[in-house]
Amino acid sequence: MSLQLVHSGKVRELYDAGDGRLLMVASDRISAFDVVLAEPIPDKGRVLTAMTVHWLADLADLAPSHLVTADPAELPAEAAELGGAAGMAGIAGRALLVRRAEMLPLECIVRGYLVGSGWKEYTESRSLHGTPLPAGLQQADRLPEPVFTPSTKATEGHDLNISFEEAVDLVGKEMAEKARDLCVEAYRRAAAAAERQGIIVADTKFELGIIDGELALCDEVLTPDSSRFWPADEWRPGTSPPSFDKQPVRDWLEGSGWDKQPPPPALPAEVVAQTSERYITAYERICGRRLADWYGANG
Ligand code: PZK
Repeated sequence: MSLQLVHSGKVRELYDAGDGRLLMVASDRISAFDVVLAEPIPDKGRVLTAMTVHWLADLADLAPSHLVTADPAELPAEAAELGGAAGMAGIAGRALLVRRAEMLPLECIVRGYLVGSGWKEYTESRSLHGTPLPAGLQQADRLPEPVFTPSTKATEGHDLNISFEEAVDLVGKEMAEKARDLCVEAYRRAAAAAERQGIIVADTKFELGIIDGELALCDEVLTPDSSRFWPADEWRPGTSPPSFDKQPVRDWLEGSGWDKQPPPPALPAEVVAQTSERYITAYERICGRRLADWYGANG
């Protein structure tokens, strides 16, 4: 029996593993300018998966998580069918067995820097998520304190900011406060670890769920796909800093003359290789571990 697909994202899939469990599989696919490119980025799925496992373990004293195992030997036998010709080795290191949670209907975003939609709001009303900020801040400035800016999953991909009061209406006061405090502390810890290694975590998105009546960290955690990572030495307030991981892809696509309508042009091999290196470096620096020590190394 094959595992049934329950959710398909742009670059990952979620399967029903039976017994109240799900299998989360991160592919090597990459998206840029809202389009998924044809060329996989070697090791991207393993990097995102290893980062998630690192942070779930590091933050275990703050909150339980949905993680059961990343060990290929402990995955359901049918998972091998997802690994192509290589079988289980084909998904080793990029698949997580997790417990099914009752997901909160919130995207729990924490922002440490003024960028993206946060910067846009600031320019329009000198506020962030409705809260006034000091005058004179620039794009990509560090915020005085990290700010919890929840949103809801809108129907068509793009999320809708909600106030803390609206979050309270959705999940209750106690849960909303717990979610906020957990996410802000998790962001603080990860941002501090990354900063020591010359990488800024500008913002990040957490997805929380209830497992056995407890608030738990779910989904991917503090990865390049759920966060903005910037090289600290290229951070210039007043400008939009490059993405630590995707910038080679963006720069090449921008320079290619592509009109941003699908299909995108094929990425040259050197851009693919450079991008793969960036993902691996982000993992090794932020998490302080070698990717070679993670499941699935050397096939
Ligand atoms: C869950 N997603 C996002 C979409 C993916 C992931 N532990 C859980 N229990 C119940 N639901 C989810 C999770 C987790 N994690 C996560 N949607 C539902 C998502 C597409 C592909 F891999």
